[in-house]
Amino acid sequence: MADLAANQSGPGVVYLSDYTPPAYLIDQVDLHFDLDASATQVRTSLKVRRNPQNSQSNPALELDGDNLELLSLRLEGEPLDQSQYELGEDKLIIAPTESPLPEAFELIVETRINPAANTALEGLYDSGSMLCTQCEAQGFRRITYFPDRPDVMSRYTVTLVGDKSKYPVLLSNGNLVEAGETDDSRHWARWVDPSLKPSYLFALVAGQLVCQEDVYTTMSGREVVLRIYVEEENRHKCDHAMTSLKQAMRWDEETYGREYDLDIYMIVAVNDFNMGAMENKGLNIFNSSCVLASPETATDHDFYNIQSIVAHEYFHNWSGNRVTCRDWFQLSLKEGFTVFRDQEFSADLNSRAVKRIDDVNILRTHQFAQDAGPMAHPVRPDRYMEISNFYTVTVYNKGAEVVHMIMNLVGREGFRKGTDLYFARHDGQAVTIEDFVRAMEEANHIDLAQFMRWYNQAGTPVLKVDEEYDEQAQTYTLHIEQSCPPTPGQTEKAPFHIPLAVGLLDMQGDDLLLQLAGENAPGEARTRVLSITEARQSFTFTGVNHRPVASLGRGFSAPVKIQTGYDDEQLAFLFAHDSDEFNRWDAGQKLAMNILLRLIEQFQQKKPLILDDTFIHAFRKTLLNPRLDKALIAQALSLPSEGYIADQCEVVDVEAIFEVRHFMRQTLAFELKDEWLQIYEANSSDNPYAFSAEEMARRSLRNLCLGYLLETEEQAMFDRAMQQFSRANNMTDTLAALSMLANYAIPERHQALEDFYQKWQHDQQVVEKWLAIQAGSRLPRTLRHVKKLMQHEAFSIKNPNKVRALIGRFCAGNPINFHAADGSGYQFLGDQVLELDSLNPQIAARLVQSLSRWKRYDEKRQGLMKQQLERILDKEELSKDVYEIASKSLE
Ligand code: B3K
Ligand code: ZN
Repeated sequence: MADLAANQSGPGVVYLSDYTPPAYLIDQVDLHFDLDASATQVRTSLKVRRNPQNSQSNPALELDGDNLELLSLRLEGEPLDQSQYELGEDKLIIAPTESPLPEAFELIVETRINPAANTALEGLYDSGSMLCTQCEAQGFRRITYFPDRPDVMSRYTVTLVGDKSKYPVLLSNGNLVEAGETDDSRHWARWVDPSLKPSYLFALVAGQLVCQEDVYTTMSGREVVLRIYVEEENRHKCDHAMTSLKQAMRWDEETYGREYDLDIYMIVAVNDFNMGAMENKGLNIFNSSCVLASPETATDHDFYNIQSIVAHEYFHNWSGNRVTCRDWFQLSLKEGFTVFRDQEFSADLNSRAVKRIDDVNILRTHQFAQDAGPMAHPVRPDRYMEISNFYTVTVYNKGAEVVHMIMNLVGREGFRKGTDLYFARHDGQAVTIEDFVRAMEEANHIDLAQFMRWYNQAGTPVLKVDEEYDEQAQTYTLHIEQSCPPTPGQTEKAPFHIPLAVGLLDMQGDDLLLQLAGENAPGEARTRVLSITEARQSFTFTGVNHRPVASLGRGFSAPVKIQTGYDDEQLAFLFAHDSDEFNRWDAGQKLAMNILLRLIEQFQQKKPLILDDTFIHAFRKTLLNPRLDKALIAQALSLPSEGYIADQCEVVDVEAIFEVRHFMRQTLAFELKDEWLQIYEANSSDNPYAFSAEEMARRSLRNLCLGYLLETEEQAMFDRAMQQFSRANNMTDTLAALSMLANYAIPERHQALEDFYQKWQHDQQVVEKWLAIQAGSRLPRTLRHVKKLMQHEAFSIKNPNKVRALIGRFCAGNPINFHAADGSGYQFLGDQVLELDSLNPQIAARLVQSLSRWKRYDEKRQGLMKQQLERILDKEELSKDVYEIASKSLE
């Protein structure tokens, strides 16, 4: 048969509604790797059998393949000749013409691959001194021909053969059962994974690695060996990840009753990696920046992140690996749920309120923006061109919020009953979001049919709330109207089921006991969760003797926008008194936002800018309040980011936002200078570094003060920053000072950056920070500087971390420079996307998203951004990753 023509009509679209069960299942996979950096040979034996769930008669066996050289094919030991299969660009179809395929058979496939040429970092690739894999979502097909879809779950045996000196360590999933040497100075290892797994969880690592080892005793008393593999120079950076892993294992036992199942759990740190980490069964592979830490080289933020990512990947062992997704549309089944699990873990181990604020900040700045742009999609999308583009804040973070809402509706105990049922019922299966929700419904005897809309409708719902106080009847009514703006492909939305947590504050700022009209029993709660299910709904509280101030959406009970029309005074009141820590912070943010938006108007009308005294006063009171958690003070006194302010404007005025925010910071700097200084000094410490909530809180408040102090641009403050930079005993304080100094055109800036590089040039994780700080500088010549840094020995376009640090940071984290009016930032992005597209499409596609919301800008910028999108689309052989984002952006 002739070869199939590849992808005739450009990238195709895959639809959820087209799902059909696979025609064949693979019970057993035996892989044999002959490892070599540029020519690895893979022999795969598949034990294939007809799938009873698929009713087709005599179906062909369809195997996926990408960038493979096919060497041989044997069916039940017999070589297949070319008349018995079709070999296409991305498929191998076994369809013997003379006789149908047997009910069960063995297929042996031999392929050759070139890891060294694999710059996309999907499949098997070369990273420094090691070979490693990344298979989710569709990388396994770049290793061998296989039905590369998550509903085909198999048992794997893997034999790795390689050069002893180049690849002294040979790892794969499961347990090591045998190892030995060959007669030609090579050696081999055989790994058997007793669990059923989809191909995306396959992994191998071969390289010169050392490991840190520990032992964990599970709740049933089994011993599990824990190993973190790193390159020799990073041996001292494993302690924190190891501690985090043990914390996660204990937490999952205590919180969900989930125990680890294999005898060994391995983590490997890799320098070239497209994302944060990967939950391969028993063999997690981590981006080195998400696992390695020491006090001298990692910040509080890094420590915090590592703790949560290590936990996230570990939690996947149940939510993702043992119970996996039927198809990639169900991605949030494992990702939304697992993010929710890691958020709760971090909240339990650190400060719950700070964690909630961090998570909501991410959601509001990134996910709300995605929901409002051309890439908006539901938590469960119904179509995609390239699945890699759907590892998004919507699937992950909004997906976690949806799970969080289920917990708000059924309570913590009910939620645990639901997860127990889900894990028991579906262990070893590939399932759907419906299966998860059904378990919650059945365990709690509730109906979540309307709630399912959260999974299927895109867009951020808006709640418009009007209040009505009846003094005579002593009632207070909330009139709530919900709506959701149209998103691509979804113009009309049906009402969502929204849990809205509400409290009412009396004149002293204390919470009232809440009594809803029609309820007989006296109210006992001070926070009530209202179930909003209709487009318009009213809730009346009785026994309210004064007009209260309502605190709405406490704890961010639903991922919605709440419009109240509160004035500055009401917001300042909530900012001072709300008993809900999240809403207290939120009121401060809303107050700051109202003021910023008014000042932006003033600026645009060329009127003088004046910052209101009440705001300065509210800031002072918060800063000096000894009863408040320091971390919360730091959060409360941070102004909304430029990006988030931009999202609240009808047309984004890049310069106005920048200038006004800067004006506000500078005014606060001068007005509260003594207070900033006082708190800065009061929070200094010579203690050795500790990763504890208290110490992190202290450092975050102190560094917030330093940030404001520098805005005075007084030499004494620059001296203070330099002092902190050179004397700090930890990376958090050093880096805070350095990143602030990088924003001022002063001699200290140059000196600090220079000293820093001299000191840390050997350390990849620190060099990434050094690049990012420079790319994020607000100074006017930053783009020129970024281009220069691209020539620096520290940079490599092939390394995703370096690209993210320098190019990604400039394009997605430096609005004033990226959106320069002359279009130079856009042109730069266009250049980089075109180059990266051929090297690493996933990284290129991430980058191009900085152009996708072009319609939000002024006409001139719109034109310049569009021009780059069109230029990108003109590239020949554009990857489908970039094509999907760029073409949707222009629709
Ligand atoms: N599951 C991986 C992400 C895979 C991304 C593939 N493009 C990490 C995680 O979410 O845990
Ligand atoms: Zn995940």
